Amino acid sequence: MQIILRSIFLFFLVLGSLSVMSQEAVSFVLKSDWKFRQARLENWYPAEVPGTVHTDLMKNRIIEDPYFKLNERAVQWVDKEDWIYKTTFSLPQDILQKKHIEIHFKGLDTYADVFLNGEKIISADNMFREWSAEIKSKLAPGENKLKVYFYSPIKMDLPKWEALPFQYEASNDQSENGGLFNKKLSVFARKAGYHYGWDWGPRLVTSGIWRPVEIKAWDDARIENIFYQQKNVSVKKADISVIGEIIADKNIEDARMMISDKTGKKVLATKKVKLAKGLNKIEIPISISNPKLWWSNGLGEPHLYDFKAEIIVDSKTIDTKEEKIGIRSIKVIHKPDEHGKSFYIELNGKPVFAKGANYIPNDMFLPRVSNAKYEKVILDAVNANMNMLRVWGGGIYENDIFYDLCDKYGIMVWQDFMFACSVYPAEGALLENMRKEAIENVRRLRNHPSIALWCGNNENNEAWFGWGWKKKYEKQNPKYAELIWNQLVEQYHVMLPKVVKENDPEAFYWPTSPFSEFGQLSNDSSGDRHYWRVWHNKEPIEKYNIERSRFFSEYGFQSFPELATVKLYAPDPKDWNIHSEVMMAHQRGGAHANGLIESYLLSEYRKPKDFESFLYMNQVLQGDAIKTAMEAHRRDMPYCMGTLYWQHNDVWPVASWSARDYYDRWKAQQYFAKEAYRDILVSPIEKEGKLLVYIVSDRHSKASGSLELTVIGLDGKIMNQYKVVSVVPENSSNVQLSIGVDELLKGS
Ligand code: BMA
Repeated sequence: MQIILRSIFLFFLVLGSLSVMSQEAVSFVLKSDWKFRQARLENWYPAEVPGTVHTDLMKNRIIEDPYFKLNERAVQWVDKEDWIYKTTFSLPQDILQKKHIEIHFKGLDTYADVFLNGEKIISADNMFREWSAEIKSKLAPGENKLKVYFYSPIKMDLPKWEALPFQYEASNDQSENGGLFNKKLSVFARKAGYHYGWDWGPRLVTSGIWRPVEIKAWDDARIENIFYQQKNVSVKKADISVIGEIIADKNIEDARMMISDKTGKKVLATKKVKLAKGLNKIEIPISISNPKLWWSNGLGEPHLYDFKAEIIVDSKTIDTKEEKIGIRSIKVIHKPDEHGKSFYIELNGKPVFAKGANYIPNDMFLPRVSNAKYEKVILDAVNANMNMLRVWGGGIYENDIFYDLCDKYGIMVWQDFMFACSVYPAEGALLENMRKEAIENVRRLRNHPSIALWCGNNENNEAWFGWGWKKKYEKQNPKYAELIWNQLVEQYHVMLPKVVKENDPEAFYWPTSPFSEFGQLSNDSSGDRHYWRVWHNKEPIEKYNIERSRFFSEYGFQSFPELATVKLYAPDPKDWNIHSEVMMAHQRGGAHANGLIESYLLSEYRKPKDFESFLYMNQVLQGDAIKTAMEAHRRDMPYCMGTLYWQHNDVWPVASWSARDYYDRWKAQQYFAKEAYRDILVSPIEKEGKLLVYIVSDRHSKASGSLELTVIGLDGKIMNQYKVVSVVPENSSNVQLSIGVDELLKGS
């Protein structure tokens, strides 16, 4: 024990942070003394790991904040350079004595070689994967030198673009802002798509060690992965198969795998095993009677069990893994009915209307997003009565903390794979890289009860059939069209569903969003739909009341952030009009989007008197428009069983479809959402001369109460009053009051 304590102390001195996983296996984070430099220059600067080149350049005052005014333009050189990060570390003797010492990078963005004491140990080419190497034989007795060389993603991918006789479409890649003209390189890199620009984001193509670097040391055996496969779950019983993957460095006759609660006192199952040298798969079935189920926000407690898995050799625990597991059955019911094909979530046997929003990353510079920020972002969803967020495919497979919080607060996650609004050269080494990325991320996230479904991509099928891409390629050369279509089929209809089936067998896979049938554009009677005709096609807001879908997974309306936020990027009042250069740099929908805001605003209200009123009225307009949609979708239950608006958050301060701005300030829409997503919604609508008052209930038990309707004249006098006693059945939408408008208004 003394030795362990001493080594803990030493690690704190040398390395900053350390955690002891068990008596034996140890891991710690390499986070201090990092330096960085531009590869072709000599001067080193202090760096932060995890971090990005851009944030390190900012801290060293080499570049200014790209979010301020027009600064984004001045930093476009950064992605055309190579960068080097380095640190040194020493290991105490008792660690050096361990049989295995591994270095583990949880995230390298993106093309990187890692050198230890001058020797290359890792070559990385995918931001979404983790990279490890055994380093025991490469360690020096004293100080070790670690170096990470980042190749410019632009320089790496330009030759791939130049070698092709045609171009891969990537509609949001702002290559021209990066001085690359029409050379859209994002499709070649396994790197977050939004880094290359989006219609709500700047173009800031980062590099860096974006997730922690750990050293892990162990003897004999260690836990590689534990999968809690929930095979059958009901209120009476949960059958869970615990599948442990254990790596052993020799044959071990007398080992045991044990599953218990966190304290280790309540043993759920234990199994004697013989470990063979290499990877061992051990399966232990456990059965829990009357389990406390995990419920989504609004329907009950999102209960989590604390499970601990242990590997015991010669009566000594040599590795443990603790996890919080929510027991639930979650399905997507996609089956033929009289209208087409349904698309809804069934949680613990009950249909659940999904209420929520699309979620994008919280920053361009991901490592600086704090845990407190994650909590705020998720709690804002919870407090707006949401039960689902869609992790959209142009961002990242989120950090563990994101899913931990969704588990904790009952937010179901629609998880896209990271492909969006593009076609990709998905074959050969790149396809294999994508496959490995998918496997790693499914395995990392599958134990989270919040994961409701896996989805192949965002809008790639829609773009192919609906945005003219298929026709464009066919016109250019039918062979190109055939090649790209085959790549698309291989990626989303063969490779990804296979990965999900093999690694998360109970989970539902959806090939793309939106989607109805293979080989077609999506429609409104089957599957999900992205409805953008209000906004992008200038259709009137009332259209939300008649458009239908089985599940609206996107629709949205833009607004500017409030003045307090605008002031942080455009402090100078001379820039305070939405067409100024600075404001336009923070409006990536361009003049088209500003024009839409102005024309909707004029037709719904009147011309606001000044800039601040414009921002205010624009937010009211957005909130009112989206409320119209949210209520219409809920009234249409059970035909429609989900509504996720675009978008929950922002990556920087900008005019966008978000309901909360980059600084977490609630726009009007967030308040409207909170009301429109209440579990019991009163929603009036005028139809064919009648006022229909709907009551929509998401509760799983019936409710009763009185519904009161008061008609008040513009002079404040009460003109008419009605009161009915209503019984609201569970999970339903019904007209509870229907009155002719003439009668209601008494002829006024
Ligand atoms: C949707 C999204 C995004 C985009 C948004 C607004 O379809 O999938 O690609 O940012 O529209 O245009």
